[in-house]
Amino acid sequence: MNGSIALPADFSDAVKHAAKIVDKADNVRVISHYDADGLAAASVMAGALTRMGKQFHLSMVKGLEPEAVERIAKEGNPNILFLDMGSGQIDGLESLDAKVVALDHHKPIRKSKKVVQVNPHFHGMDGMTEACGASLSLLLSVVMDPANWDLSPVALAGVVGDRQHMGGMKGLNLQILEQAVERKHITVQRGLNLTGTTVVDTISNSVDPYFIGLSGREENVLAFLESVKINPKSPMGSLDEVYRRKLTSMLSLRLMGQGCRPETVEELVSDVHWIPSMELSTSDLADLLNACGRMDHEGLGVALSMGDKEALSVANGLRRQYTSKILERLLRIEEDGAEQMANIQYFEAPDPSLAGAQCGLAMQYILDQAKPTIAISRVNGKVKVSTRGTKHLVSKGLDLSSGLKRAAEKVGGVGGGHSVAAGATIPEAKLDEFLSILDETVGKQMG
Ligand SMILES: [Mn+2]
Repeated sequence: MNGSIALPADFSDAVKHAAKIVDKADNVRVISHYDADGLAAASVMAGALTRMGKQFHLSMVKGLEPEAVERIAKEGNPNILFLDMGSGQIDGLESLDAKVVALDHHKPIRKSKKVVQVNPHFHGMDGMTEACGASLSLLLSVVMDPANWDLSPVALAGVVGDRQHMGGMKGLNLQILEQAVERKHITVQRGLNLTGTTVVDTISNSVDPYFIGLSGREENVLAFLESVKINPKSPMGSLDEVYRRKLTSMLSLRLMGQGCRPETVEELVSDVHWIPSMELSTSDLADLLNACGRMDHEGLGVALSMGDKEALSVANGLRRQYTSKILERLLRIEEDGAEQMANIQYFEAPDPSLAGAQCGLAMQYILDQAKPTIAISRVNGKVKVSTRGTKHLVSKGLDLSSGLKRAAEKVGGVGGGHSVAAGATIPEAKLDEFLSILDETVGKQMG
């Protein structure tokens, strides 16, 4: 495909079909998910449509509930492009009186004659590790115009945002990275994967990784740095090789000591993908996008991805606020732990917009690695449920997507997502019943 990306023929056909629809449209309605991957997907598409001189109207949504689909239907747009979502709501999408394209990497329900679905799951690719919303958005963009390769760094930030880089890039994501490097939109450096100003600030504000006993506890970080004879005020980027190695091994040991999976510890030293045009790494950009989405400033995320320097400085402020909120919650989880059931563990997350991130970080760095983690947010008589497992648990049979779908449907709710991370919305009164069905289902999956 355009000499750069190799895909199975039927996958390639689906992308070309989508490209044709966008190409013919004068005006495109674009709807994307509000998380880092969705924002990256939206930014890439906004860049590509701008280059084509197309008019478009972009919105970020938290989900595609029937009410959301109804609102979109009422707008009466003849061309609608869903990014990072849609395959899970195929009935709703088919009900729209429009040409509809869905670029999604979540598990699809079924194929559709009416909706053009570009979804790696239909083509023997894994949507959890090999392609995300942003990488699919880039794929469509470069098929429409190879000049859009300059948007590849933003797509790679989306890959990081959905944590698909863990354990090494794969599939479509890897092909995009290789092209981005070859075309000099990305440079690769190996190093300590922590971003921040001084050593003490970097470690005490670190939520990913979250260092038990250090993150959120500056006095402890100062004592720790004193013990390894590192000047706490040294800028992170200017630590000399000996100290950087020492710091890296001490921090790795701490992560091992707190029970993190080996793949999590290995993340600490990794390839840093630097975006020369933005003077940021793809992880930095992913963090910024994440903060924008979670703090209800989606437009800002798109603006900064499109190179707006002013937006970048505002987003840095949001990121600091977001990090301190998350840090506060993680400290609470560290102190209180989670409620234990036989096969799952759960905690209450009062702020639903932070629940997913909290759940993922608590699973990865703080809680029992043998059970998936469930975060519960109560909103107006309903409960929003976020869940996370680990790849290791998935390899033992865990499938949160089917588990949540089953448990939610049994209590009159809806659920789905990925094997390793899924969500549900259920009636609050049915929470206990939901948890015991989920506990039993997960037990069977991993039994
Ligand atoms: Mn995604």
